[in-house]
Amino acid sequence: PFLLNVINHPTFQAGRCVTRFIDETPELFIFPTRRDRASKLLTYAAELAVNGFPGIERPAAGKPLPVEPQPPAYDHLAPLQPGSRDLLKQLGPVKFAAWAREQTPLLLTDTTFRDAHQSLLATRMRTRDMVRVARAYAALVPQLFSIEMWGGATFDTAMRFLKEDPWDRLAQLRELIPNILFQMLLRGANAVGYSSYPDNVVRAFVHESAQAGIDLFRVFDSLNWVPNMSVAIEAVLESGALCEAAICYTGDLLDPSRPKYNLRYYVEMARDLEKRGVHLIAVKDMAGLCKPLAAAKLVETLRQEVGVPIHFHTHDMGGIQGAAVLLAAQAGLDVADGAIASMSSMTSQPSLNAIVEALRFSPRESSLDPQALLALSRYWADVRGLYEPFEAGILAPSAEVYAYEMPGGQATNLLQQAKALGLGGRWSEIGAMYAAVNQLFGDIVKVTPSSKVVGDLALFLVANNLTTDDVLDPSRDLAFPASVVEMMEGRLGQPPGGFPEAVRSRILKGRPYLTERPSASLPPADLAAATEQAGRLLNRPATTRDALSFLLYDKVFVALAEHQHTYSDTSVLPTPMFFHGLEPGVETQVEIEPGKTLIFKLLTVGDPHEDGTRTVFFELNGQPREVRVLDRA
Ligand code: 3PY
Ligand code: ZN
Repeated sequence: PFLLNVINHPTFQAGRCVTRFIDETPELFIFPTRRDRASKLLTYAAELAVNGFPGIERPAAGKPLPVEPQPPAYDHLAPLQPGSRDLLKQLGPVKFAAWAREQTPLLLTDTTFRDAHQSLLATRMRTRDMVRVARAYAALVPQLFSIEMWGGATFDTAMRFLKEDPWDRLAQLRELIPNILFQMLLRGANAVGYSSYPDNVVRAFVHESAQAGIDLFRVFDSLNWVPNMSVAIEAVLESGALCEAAICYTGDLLDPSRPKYNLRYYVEMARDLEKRGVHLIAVKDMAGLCKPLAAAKLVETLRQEVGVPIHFHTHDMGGIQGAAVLLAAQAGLDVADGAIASMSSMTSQPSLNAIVEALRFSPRESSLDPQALLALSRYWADVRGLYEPFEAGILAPSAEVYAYEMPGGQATNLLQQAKALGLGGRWSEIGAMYAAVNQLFGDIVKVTPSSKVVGDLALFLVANNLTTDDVLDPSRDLAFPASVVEMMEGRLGQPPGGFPEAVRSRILKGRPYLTERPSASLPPADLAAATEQAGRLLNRPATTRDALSFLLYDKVFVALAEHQHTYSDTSVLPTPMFFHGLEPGVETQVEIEPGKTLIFKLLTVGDPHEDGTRTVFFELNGQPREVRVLDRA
């Protein structure tokens, strides 16, 4: 490095190198500490060999690591068939939506790349396992209406746990699947986060996402408050993408004793959304409460009352939601969501394979190829095996879903939180409390982030052996969770009919609250400053996309940048190696960029040194290498 420093020095290069140059130029002795990618990835492998991946149990000694699954075969030389994306480009969003509404076959969305793993595997699916099957999708199932592959919790999780850039996922998949619509889930004013963001952040986020390849934005609000969806809807309409506004379904519209969320409620919300120019309307049944007969009634009515296509999304918590899709299809549903069989059911969507089979030889028969779906299901089954540590262990449909009304993804998370508080054994009490808190709040829609608030208060009350009556008891001074206070302050917006005044005043203890859009009172974010800050963290010129990641998740972004400085881009690692490191004595090939492959082999982990570090011995491309890492056990 010393010689390199001399050669690269501007004084040397300018030919002004006199004999005292070396003595007078101390920076020649500052050697770059940045190591090459191979060394950084070795450090990662050494870290895993010594300390493991946070939160994941190590595979038993001697148990071979799983191998990377192979995607299904397809004809690599055949040109791709045009798909829904080609049609959207040809027709534009308005005519495309009209086309969708006229179709006889039921149109289908595959949620495997987003909601299915969010609901089954704690959102832990890595980009690599999606990218490996992406071209097979473009070739084998171009008849899909769309692929839901971005948004919701994936943006956060990609950075926080997988140490990946979510924008990279979008770009890579987009390149490999140019013919099928890409769909994302956008939480209205909460974007892909958990709180309200300034309008300019939401607008910039939509603009960048559309530029990066999102064709259809499903926009919802966690309290079904349309004003909170307005900025996102406007931004999507401006972007030229398809705007699908979601109505979150809760309660039971067939239950006459619970009239708050009745047919009229949904029709009025749908009409309001249609007036705002949205291209499609989704019925978003995030908890799997929209039972078959209710789904049919709702879809039939919505199709009579609005002119845009209806897209049905449900979770098969109760085990009967495939029937909801079928009855809705009979009632005129335009598009349904499903997940590939091996990633379907329970907390996830009903099986796409089963829906396609069930409709065969019927008027609504889908144009998807069952054999292609079967091949994809085999791939995803093997991929699912790689994520075994993240399985929730749910073995049967839920018998509690209708009693608790908890979204599927939340049930598994809340159970983890409960266990962390030592309340794992009181799950049915927590579920019942969740339902009681919902009533305390006036019966609200529960979906991220409002569902988290209900869960936070339920846990708080159970942990402190309190009831919802104690919340209303003026003689008690309770320190409510911050999320609860914030929701009462109107920071997530307003539910239909507002929050009950008695509850609000007890929780806010007389403090003021917002009644207008929470984002309206937030100052605009400084995008230029955020870009600069992101660039400093990344040590390269940052893009607006980096700036948005930083604005949405600043601490997570800092940790991601640190991870990349220390270990380089670990998204290139095969999933078994990313979570478990290397299997001793076994060669693992990693293509770190096209045409550049490294061969890693773990030899052994040394005994601890006095300073608490251990030396890990490897072969890298056949050459011996050692890395010392701190043993944090
Ligand atoms: C999300 O917001 O992540 C959801 O999946 C809501 O259902
Ligand atoms: Zn969902």
